[in-house]
Amino acid sequence: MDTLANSYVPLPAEALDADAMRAAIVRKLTYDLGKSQAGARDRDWFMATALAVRDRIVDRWLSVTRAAYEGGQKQVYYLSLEFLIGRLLRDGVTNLGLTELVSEALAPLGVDFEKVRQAEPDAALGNGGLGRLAACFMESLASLAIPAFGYGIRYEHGLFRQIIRDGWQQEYPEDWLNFGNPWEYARPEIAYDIGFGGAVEAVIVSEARMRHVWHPAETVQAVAYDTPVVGWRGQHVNTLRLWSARAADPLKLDAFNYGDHVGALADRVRQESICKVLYPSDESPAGQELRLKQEYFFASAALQDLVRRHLRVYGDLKSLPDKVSIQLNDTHPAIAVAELMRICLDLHGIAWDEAWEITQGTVSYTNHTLLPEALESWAVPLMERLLPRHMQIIYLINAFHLDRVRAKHPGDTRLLSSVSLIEEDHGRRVRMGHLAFVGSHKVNGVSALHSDLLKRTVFKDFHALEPGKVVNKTNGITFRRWLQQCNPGLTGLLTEAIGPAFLDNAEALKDLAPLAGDAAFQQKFLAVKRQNKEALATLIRSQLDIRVDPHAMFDVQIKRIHEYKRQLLNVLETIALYDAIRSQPTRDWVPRVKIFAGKAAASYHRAKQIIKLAHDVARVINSDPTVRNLLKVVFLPNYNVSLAEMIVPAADLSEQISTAGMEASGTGNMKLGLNGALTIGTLDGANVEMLEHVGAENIFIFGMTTEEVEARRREGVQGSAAIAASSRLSEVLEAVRSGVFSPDDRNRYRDLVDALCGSDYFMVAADFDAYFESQRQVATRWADQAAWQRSAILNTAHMGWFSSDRTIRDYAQEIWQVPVRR
Ligand code: 4GP
Repeated sequence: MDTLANSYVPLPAEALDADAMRAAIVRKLTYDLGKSQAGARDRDWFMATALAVRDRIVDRWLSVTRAAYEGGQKQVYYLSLEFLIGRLLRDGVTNLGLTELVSEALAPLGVDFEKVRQAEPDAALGNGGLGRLAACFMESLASLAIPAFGYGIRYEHGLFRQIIRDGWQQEYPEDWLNFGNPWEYARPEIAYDIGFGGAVEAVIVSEARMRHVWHPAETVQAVAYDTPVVGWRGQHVNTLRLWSARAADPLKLDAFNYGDHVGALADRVRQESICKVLYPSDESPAGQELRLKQEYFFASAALQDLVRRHLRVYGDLKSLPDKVSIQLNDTHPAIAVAELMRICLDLHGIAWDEAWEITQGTVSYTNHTLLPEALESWAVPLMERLLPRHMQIIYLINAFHLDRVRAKHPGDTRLLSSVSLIEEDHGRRVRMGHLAFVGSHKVNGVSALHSDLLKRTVFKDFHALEPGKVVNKTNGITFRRWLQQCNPGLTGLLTEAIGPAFLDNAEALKDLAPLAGDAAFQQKFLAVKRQNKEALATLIRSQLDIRVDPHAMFDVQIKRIHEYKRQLLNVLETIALYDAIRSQPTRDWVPRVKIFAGKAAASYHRAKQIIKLAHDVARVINSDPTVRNLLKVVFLPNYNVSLAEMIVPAADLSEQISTAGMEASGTGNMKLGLNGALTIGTLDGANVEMLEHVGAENIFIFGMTTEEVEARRREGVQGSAAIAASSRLSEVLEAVRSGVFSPDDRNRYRDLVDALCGSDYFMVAADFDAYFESQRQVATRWADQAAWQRSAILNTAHMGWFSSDRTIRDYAQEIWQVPVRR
């Protein structure tokens, strides 16, 4: 049976024209929002428009969801602590093909669609790449008509809002839900009890069997909120189900009546704090406990929900691996392995071996980082206190796992302690990556290099034990958002040049390649870029009161601020360029605007210091008349998806300069390449594959390879060696160290510079000269605009493979075993 055919339901038959859409929007404004047209503001129009667009999605949503159950299709469940979805209105109208119609509907009302669109808050339910990847995957799953649910947490405040005061980052709560969220459906009736603490009772069932009953000390409810996710051309709609915490007991009425009004609410406030913010600081024990609670909260709710759904259709859990795939997005949901075992063992009386088969057959795990600090582990005492039954199960999983290892490699104690789920060296801790690994049938990295490194480093011993379990799934991005929506100018030009096939099949962008050398096409390509740069220049002016010239090269580094991503290297090169311009003012310098944006983790002092340095350097350079607009430095605050959508189409140069071996993949590199930016980057993450696709002459690769970085670290070479060998770098660092950029606090950057002289762990000093040189090659290419445009066009042409549709197809075939509509 062709099960996919069942999921196809034609769009509702009634024709929709601009008048009908306008009437629908006005009805929403009047009857759902209770506002008159005269009094409506952009935000009200946004709400009304979103509600009207949502109506266009719902019938399809309900019918394809039902068809998937009835057709017995396998469901994919994507468990992720982050879904960095950003704004959704343009997503919805683009995928439904309603963009022009909605603009036309609004125009006679005197309402500008663009303003309405911008009134939508940016849902920052994620931190960085991992969360944005989850959002791209949700869109591609829907576009490929794979029945899927995303499961996560409905954070009231999401990631913090970044405000820059005097160059320093400050964090404020994001308030995306303040005015309501028109996309979601609250499902107060879909609620699950999530237990914490308490004790486990062992009940003897028979001589051979014992059953465990967990009596949690506390129960919080997880309540579902559903957002429909519509795929390209509106054919298929999936569900993003986010969980909100609801206290089982809203108020201690007796305490309230005695006058303890605050105390009466204390339990509720504590319990509901689970879904207040993304990544609460884990510096305190209370913070750690809250994070573990968040992880268990959403993993348990997801499993209870999918098990209930599965049982309703199939009656028992034996068929779970045939009908369900659970993808763990990093280790945050790894506790799901123990929870699924608990559900099988304790709630359904399934024997251990079969429960384990079900669990492993259903679960798979994606690793997103090799950074040691991001490899999660939880102290055993915390786990024992909060999740006593899970701890028992983890011990047992570990015992069987270690038995298997011991049987294969008797006497190898090093191996046993390396693959044990319990880390013994620094106080006993549960290694969540290890738990995810053993509980999964497949484990994947997110670029070829990263997957290789997984096999060589963190999962080396596991890989030797189970070769074939680690696979690669190079990341991708959804072209709907990162080309069609954010760059309508380029989309229009491409359609005119090569026809619309690329809208459905990203690989068709290759048809552009023959035009790369065509002078007339280059001019058009350039004109689109110029227009996007003008829009960004206007934004920079309005936000920062800095004028930048759209003719200058826009050199862009936008991503989380982290030492391994090496914004510092970029800032130091900026200073070197500044010095060079001042000492040789008459050379024909290529005018550049260095554009930075990104957030630093609230407790990451060094990253915040780098933000401050970028601001200090910007202040000096931007106000120096000798630079004559040849160099400008801009730091745009509060980086989020919406800001990326402005910057990406306007970028000329994409900075992907992480220390080799440290960026798992990167996806910003793909977005920028797709929009015609040339990459300057290291042989790291997916840059390696981008090099293969676009060709060495269209990308600037510099710096040490992963092996060279490893060797240098092994040999303990100090940064001072590289600094001594480079008079340029020495001068730059001396200026920073002595306070040239921080006259108000001359010692501000001493420790920063000292760290570079010392171990230089991130190879900033070691790679500096190579980077500086590579930047000069960039400038030379820019000076030959025809050559630059050619490379830019070829970047766009060869980025098709990096569509998340390709990535999802790969997951579907190799990991989930679900059919995909071609
Ligand atoms: C990120 C990686 O740093 C990035 O290289 C990758 O492209 C992205 O995941 C998606 O796979 N990791 C995180 C994280 O966001 O929190 O570990």
